[in-house]
Amino acid sequence: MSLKIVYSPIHKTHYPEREFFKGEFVKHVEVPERAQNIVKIFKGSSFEIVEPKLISLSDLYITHDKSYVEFIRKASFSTTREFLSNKYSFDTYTPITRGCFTASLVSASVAKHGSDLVISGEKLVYSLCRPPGHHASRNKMGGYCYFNNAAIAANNFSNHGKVAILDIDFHHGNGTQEIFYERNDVLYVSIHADPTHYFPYSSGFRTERGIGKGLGYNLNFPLAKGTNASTYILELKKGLMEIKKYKPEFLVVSAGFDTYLKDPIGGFDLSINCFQEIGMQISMLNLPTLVVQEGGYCVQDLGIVCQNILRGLNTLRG
Ligand code: Q9C
Ligand code: ZN
Repeated sequence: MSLKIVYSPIHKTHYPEREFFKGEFVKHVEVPERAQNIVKIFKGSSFEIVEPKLISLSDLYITHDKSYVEFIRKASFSTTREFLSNKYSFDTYTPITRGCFTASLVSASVAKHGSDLVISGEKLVYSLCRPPGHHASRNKMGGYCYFNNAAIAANNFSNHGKVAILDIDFHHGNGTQEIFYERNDVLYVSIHADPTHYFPYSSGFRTERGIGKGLGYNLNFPLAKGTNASTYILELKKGLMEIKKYKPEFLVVSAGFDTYLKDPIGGFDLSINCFQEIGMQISMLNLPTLVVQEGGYCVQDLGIVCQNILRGLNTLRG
């Protein structure tokens, strides 16, 4: 099978050490080893690893406010020690580090470049983004996210036709939801842990369905702690049905692997094998697809989980 993976090692410049959680400092889980363990699996395989072209600032400003981008740039380049909270952050888990602007800009570039490849005719591309993006809104960072990579890709696709975003990260993609909440040219479908008990707590409920002309184009499927493969696949099929009805021309998959049973901060019960099934179900939409890496923190198994979902996604295309 032929599949392009967009990746740059520059993400390593962002190495957060700690986050502030429930009143204490804990070791940060969003570490460079995540992406390194994934890319390792693909070295020497038939998959082709390509380096991204750097995104232009004007492309970045389509999705994010200029003042927000400028703040991150200045703050990261001027800090010597990471700091956990600022006027543009909505939690204490997303530090400004010296490398966070560089890494985030490259991560956004990885997503944008992947979408350009799909626009020029590739059927399936994997953008190995790090840091992740789906919690970032136009002007707020949080949940380990700075720039919303999936939204940047979706905005690029939307110049060429209707887009659906399927978000299968364990956490609700509050940033992506917010960015497209009033739009009907980008459908957002998210399957995630019930926000009553899990991050981001304040969004991801079924009642959030969009506003204005965006009403009906935002669909949340919150699932209980401990959700197993059969329940998960059932709910996934419901989400896929909605995407099919929408008849998009492009699909962005916000792919988090924190739904995996061994994930240290997740809470679902999905085995390694389940990811091939998830990929296969999504592949049945038969749409030009960009997979954007989001969360997933079981560092040692991320490569194999990723390989399985991509295998599943490649089913129809061989
Ligand atoms: N110490 C993504 O998966 N929760 N973000 C912190 C753990 C924040 C997850 C509690 C989870 C953010 C992209
Ligand atoms: Zn997540």
